[in-house]
Amino acid sequence: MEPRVKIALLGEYGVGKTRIRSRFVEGIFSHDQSCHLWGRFGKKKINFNDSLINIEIWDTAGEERYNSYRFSYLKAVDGLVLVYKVSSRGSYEGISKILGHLIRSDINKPTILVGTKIDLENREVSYQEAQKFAESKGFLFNEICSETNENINESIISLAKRILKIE
Ligand SMILES: Nc1nc2c(ncn2[C@@H]2O[C@H](COP(=O)(O)OP(=O)(O)OP(=O)(O)O)[C@@H](O)[C@H]2O)c(=O)[nH]1
Ligand SMILES: [Mg+2]
Repeated sequence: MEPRVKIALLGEYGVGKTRIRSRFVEGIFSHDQSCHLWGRFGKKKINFNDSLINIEIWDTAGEERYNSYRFSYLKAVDGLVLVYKVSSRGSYEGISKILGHLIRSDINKPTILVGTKIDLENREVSYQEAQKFAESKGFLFNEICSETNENINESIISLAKRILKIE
C-alpha cells in the first residue's frame, strides 16, 4: 500500500489557496471567478525516489471568521500549508491569527509557510522576513506562484517528505 498523506491549505480570503490546489492536482491555472466553486478536495499520486505517495489536499475557504469546527476537523490531517500572498502584509499578519487558533485547538502538525503570487509587482513581504518567521516556528518555507507554476510541486513534496520523515 502506498503511503497516503492528507494536507490542508489554510490562509485568509483570496490569498490563492484554491489556485494552489488546482495547479497541484489538475495542473491548471485560471483567473475565472467560478473557480472558488471547485471541489474542496483533490488527490494526486507523486513519484518520489521510485515509490508512489498519495497526496490528498484539502482546500478550505478563507472566511473572515474562523470557527472551531474548521479547526477540529484539521485534527484528521497530517500536515498544513499556511498561505499568504507576498503582495499583502495583511494576509501575512493573518498567519499569526491562524496560528493562534491552531494553538488553542491543540493542533500541531508538520507545516510549510508559503508566500504566493510572486509574479505581482507590489510586494509587501520580503522573502527574508517570512523565512525567518517560518524558521522560528520550525516550519518549512517557500515562495510560490500558481500563475507560473513556480515551486508548487516542490513545496507540497517537501511537506510530504517531512510528514513521512523521508530525507
Ligand atoms: N497574479 C496571480 N494571481 C493569483 C495567483 N494565485 C491566485 N491568484 C488570483 O487570486 C484570486 C484568489 O485566488 P483563489 O485561489 O480563489 O484564493 P482562495 O484563497 O482560494 O480564496 P477563498 O477561497 O475565497 O478564501 C483569483 O483571482 C486568482 O486568479 C498567482 O500566483 N498570481
Ligand atoms: Mg478558495
